[in-house]
Amino acid sequence: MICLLLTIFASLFAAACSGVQERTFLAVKPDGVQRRLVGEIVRRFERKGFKLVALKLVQASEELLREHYAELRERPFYGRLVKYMGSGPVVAMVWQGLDVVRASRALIGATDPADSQPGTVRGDFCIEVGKNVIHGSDSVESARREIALWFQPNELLCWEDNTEHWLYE
Ligand code: IDP
Ligand code: MG
Repeated sequence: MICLLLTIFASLFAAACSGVQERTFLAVKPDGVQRRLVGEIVRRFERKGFKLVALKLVQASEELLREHYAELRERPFYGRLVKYMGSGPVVAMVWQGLDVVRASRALIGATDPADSQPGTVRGDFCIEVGKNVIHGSDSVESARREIALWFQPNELLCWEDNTEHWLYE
């Protein structure tokens, strides 16, 4: 009987944590936190149906930010970008769902808010590229790298999503 219960529990746990669905790393940048946009941004991803698996308020170190944006190290704005991202706390998050990397980029909008469509986070809440309120991973590969950089494995929570069968076919 105990064995049976353990087996059922293990399979439920495996289903909840399965790698079937993709994950992405999102962060509300210091301007988003200062401007009290955290709730609004989280609300948009929740309302879409994605599953929150980690969230924390972080004062990021320069080292972490340099690593996070390592691909942009040759760009003229790299120093300014690292300073901006370290100018206050950020809200670091991991979200999970079908095609979540691509869908999140669509919800976020173009890098430069001047090109972002209304209805997107950047289209609705900001004006200039140097203060564009949110970060989102640009590929599944970047998401893996960024999640590992910002979170310990035990900070990613597995929980059973009771709405899943209302969201997915
Ligand atoms: P993304 O955030 O849309 O993925 P990236 O090209 O990866 O855009 O650039 C990372 C971040 O660097 C941007 O979100 C923005 O904060 C900043 N950035 C990008 N281009 C510029 C620029 O031309 N001037 C100032 N900051 C920039
Ligand atoms: Mg990027």
